[in-house]
Amino acid sequence: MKRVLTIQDISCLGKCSITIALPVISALGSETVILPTAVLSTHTMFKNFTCKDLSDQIEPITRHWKDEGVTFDAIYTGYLGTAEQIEQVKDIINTFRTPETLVFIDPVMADNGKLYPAFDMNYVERNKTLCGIADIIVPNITEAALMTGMEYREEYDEDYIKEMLSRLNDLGAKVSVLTGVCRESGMTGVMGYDSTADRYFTYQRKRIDAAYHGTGDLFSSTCVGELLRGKCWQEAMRIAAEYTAITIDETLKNPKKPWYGVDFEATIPQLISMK
Ligand code: PXL
Repeated sequence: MKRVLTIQDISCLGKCSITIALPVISALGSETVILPTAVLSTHTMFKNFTCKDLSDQIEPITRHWKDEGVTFDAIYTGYLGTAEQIEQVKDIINTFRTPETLVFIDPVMADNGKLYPAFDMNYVERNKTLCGIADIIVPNITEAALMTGMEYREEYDEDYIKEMLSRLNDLGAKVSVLTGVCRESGMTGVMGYDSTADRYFTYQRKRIDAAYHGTGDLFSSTCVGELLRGKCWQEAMRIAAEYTAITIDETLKNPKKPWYGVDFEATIPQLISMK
C-alpha cells in the first residue's frame, strides 16, 4: 500500500485540511500519515476560533519517524500556520524525499483576490520557495497572482492564464496547475502546464454557482489519492475537478447543509468508483 504524509492543520470543526485529507485519501486506498501543524477549534472563517501552534512538535515527531525508518510515497502539504513552519516543512521534504517521492504542494493562503486573515506578504514569499521544490503545485488564481506578482483579475483571457502558468513554472515546480479557471462563460475547471513535456492541459465543466469552504482541500486530496492510485496528473486533475463539482451539487441539495463546508461524506462512495 502507498503511504502519504500530509502536513496541515487540524480544524476540529470545519470540514477542511486534515479532516478532509484523511477520509478522502484513505478511501482512495492509500495509508495517510498526518503531521498536524496546529489545532484550531474551527477553520479561520469562523469568529473567535482558538489555535494552538504545534511547531515545537514537528521536529521530535519527524525524528521519531526517521529513527523508525519510515518512508513516504508522497508528501502533501496544505494550509500551514506560519512562515517559519514553511521552512520546517522544507526540511521535512529534504529529509524524506527520494527520487520516487511525489511532492504535492497546495499553497493555501488566499481566495477571491484576498489573503486569508492569518497571512502576510512574507508568508507569500516563503510559499514561493516551497512551491519551487514541488513536483506539482495547485494554487488558485488569487494565490498564483500573489506569487507571480501579477494583477488578480476576475475576468481574463487565455494569455493571462498562460502568462501566470509560465511565471509559476519559473518558481521551479515540474507541473503547475491553476484551479478555478474559467475559459468560457458558465464553465469552470483547471489549466496546467507540465514543464518536463512542455505541454498544457485544460479541463472545463459546467460552473455551479456556489462557493463552499474546503473545496480546495477536497480537490487536492482527491488529486493526491488518484495520483497514488496510478493516474497521470491530467487524469487526477480531471477526476478531482469532477468529484469536487459532484460534491458541491450534492451539498446544494441538502436543506440542512452547514455553512462552513461541503457534504463530501455523501459522495465518497461515488469517488471510489470514478474513472
Ligand atoms: O480550507 C483551507 C483552510 C484550512 N485550514 C484552515 C483554514 C482554511 C481556510 O480558511 O482557515 C485553518
